[in-house]
Amino acid sequence: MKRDRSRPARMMLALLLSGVFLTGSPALAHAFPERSIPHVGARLKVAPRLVTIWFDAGIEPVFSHLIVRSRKGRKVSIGNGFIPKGSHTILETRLHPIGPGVYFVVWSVIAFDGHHTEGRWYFRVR
Ligand SMILES: [Cu+2]
Repeated sequence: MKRDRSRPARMMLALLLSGVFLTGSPALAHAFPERSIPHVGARLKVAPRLVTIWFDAGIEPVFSHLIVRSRKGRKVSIGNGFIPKGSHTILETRLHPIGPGVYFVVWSVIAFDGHHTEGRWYFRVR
């Protein structure tokens, strides 16, 4: 695997922005987000119809959730998120059509090692 020098800094920023909480003892195989579309804090001209998060470790389908809410708490995502067939590290959700505003992406996953991580971040539609 190629080493990217800026990766630790980016990961730390992502963790701070996502408000990741850990339960249990620290272990290397916890699943953390590596990137997402939209990205954390994105300002978008066009409303997305899909939110995708890539994790750095395998996640359990039954216990992994991804929900998007408006600032007022209205759920704008369809279902509770899904892991695309053939993937173990991608969590996705489709969105209802949304207008301008701030939207919160709330995720919670159980990694293959049984450890739980969760976080929350936002994007903005202009
Ligand atoms: Cu772990």
